[in-house]
Amino acid sequence: MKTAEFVDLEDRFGAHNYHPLDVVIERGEGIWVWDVEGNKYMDLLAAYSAVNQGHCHPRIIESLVSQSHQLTLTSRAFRNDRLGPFYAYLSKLTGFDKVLPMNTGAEAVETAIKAARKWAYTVKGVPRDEAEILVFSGNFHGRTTTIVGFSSEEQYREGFGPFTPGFRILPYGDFDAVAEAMHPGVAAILIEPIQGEGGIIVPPDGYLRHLRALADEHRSLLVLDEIQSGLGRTGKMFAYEHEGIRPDIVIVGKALSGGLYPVSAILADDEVMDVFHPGDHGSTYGGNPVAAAVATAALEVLVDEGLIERSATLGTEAIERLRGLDSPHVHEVRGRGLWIGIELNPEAGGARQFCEALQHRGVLCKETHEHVIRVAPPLIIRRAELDWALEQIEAVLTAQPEQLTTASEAVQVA
Ligand code: IF1
Repeated sequence: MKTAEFVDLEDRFGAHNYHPLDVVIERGEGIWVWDVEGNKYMDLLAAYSAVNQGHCHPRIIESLVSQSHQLTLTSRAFRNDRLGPFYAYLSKLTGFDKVLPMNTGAEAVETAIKAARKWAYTVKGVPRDEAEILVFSGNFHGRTTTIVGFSSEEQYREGFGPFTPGFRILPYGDFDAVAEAMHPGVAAILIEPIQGEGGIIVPPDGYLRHLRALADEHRSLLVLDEIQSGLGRTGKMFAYEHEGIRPDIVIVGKALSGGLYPVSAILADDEVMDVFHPGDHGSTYGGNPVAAAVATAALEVLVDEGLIERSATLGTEAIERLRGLDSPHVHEVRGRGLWIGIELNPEAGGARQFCEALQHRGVLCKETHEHVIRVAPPLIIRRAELDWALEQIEAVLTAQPEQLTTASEAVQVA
């Protein structure tokens, strides 16, 4: 079948909750993907940082296949021989006492919310059902009704109420607003250390240190959603390391399994994690042996292949190069490591047209919030490959408007 036929099937039989580029991918390897027409593309989205290790990484696939031949799911009514070693490895790698494994990022965010609330009632002494969690405008933490209930994006909320109480939205990056919002009933501050969907928004220097100090002063928890920013994306294992702080709960997902299998988790020390007692919380697939095997392999790849250091080195160079670009369209280049947002001026007419022009140059990337081109390749990318990608981005951002379409006829890169 050809592209149009696949698109037609999706349109006819699938819910229309996405508006993807009309490229039908059939194979992925490393930083490259191929569509059903045989076109080759460099993937600069990496499934929103779930494929930091590259598509179909052989070592992670091997872990998936070998475990799948042995044991895939027991439920948590029984134990399995992969979960304990995975817990120990992740705990030692990250420096947190304990792990609570789930499947999707949203499930892990919900788990963190439950942990923070129960900690507030049973440890801090907040009166029952009065716990408040401070969140921030421009946040993206998932799509459950509780989570979209504290989204500042109207479309994520429209038609899905009523919403869960106990959340207060503050301006992201505002030092005074969060200080003024603190009170004895605040269980936690929940924030992305860098906002992904919000447009790769890096908070002012010192903001995370400020939140850490406020949380300490008011005995509230600092909960960081590192589902997208974590696991090497920003040039550190976790984005919070750039500010030298340590949160009370870290939420991980996406690259935790290298794009092979849904695995997420929260990490915390005993004082928080021990609020959970048998029967309090769970999941059918949470902590299954395949998830444990795949996540262990995905983390080993990050470490053994030096992907975190590569993200730091190549990302810093790429940001510097893009900031030097002389383009009438570029308003700001933001980011950390290999996680870059190129915000365009409104006069540029929106980032999607540039992403479509890049598609025709053999580069796949995704706009966010209409005006931001997101650049987030798998962390295995080599310097020469990244240089080529940056050449394509520079070409479309310096092309004359009429050239943009002709540029889109550019011959596919070999
Ligand atoms: C979609 C966005 C990104 C996340 C952070 C939790 C979750 C996500 C920081 C939930 C998930 C995904 C969801 C996916 C597209 C993508 C996304 F555009 F939606 F907002 F990355 F920015 N915290 N982000 O980024 O994890 O439940 O999806 O496993 O919903 O379209 P999940």
